[in-house]
Amino acid sequence: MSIKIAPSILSANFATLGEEIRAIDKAGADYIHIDVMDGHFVPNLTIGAGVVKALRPHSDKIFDVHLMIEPCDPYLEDFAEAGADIITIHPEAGSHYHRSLQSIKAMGKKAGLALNPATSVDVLDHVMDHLDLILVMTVNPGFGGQSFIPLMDKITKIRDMIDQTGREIDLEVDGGITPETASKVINAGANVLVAGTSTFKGGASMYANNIKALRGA
Ligand code: S6P
Ligand code: MG
Repeated sequence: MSIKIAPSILSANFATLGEEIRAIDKAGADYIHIDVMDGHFVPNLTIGAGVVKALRPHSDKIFDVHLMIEPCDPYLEDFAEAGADIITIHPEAGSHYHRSLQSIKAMGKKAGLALNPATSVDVLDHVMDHLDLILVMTVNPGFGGQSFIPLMDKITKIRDMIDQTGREIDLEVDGGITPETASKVINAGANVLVAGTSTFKGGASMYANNIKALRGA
């Protein structure tokens, strides 16, 4: 299984975001992971669709937009139009996430569902057919640089559920990913690694090495 690296731009220099995105693109990122936080669903505020739109011309890589906003429905179209390729929502961020996922697909985008550490895999029942990506949070969402929570059994269980569908659904892990934790989640069945701190540490001259270390885990 090929491993994809999705640097989270939450750890980039926000004063030069366009430049940072060009640098991680060149350094070998597969997806550009964009964390959208509303200061309500999670205790932090980050960026909106306007910033995603402004960043779009800086890379042709897949824009993997992780929405930590509640409600999410009023903003799905904005992010789709801004150039998101994958839009991931949390099941707790709306009363009808089945419908939210249908809306994302109807906009021609890939749809993802994110599971917080305490969220049961049962939320995947009945929506599997609509999913292109399942995101397992290995920290509680809100901030970069937190410690990895070992949820390998959960990752393995979801990998089995994905394999049973016979469809290609990305299994992405987000939070505290380093080359050490990367090998654990890959062994458990993950194929997409989100990494903020461990991609951006050391500045632009280190990005290619940092990504290579994660991919080789
Ligand atoms: C975590 C955040 C995640 C981000 C994160 C990863 O609160 O909500 O969704 O993707 O920035 O960062 P790191 O530093 O753990 O790799
Ligand atoms: Mg994220």
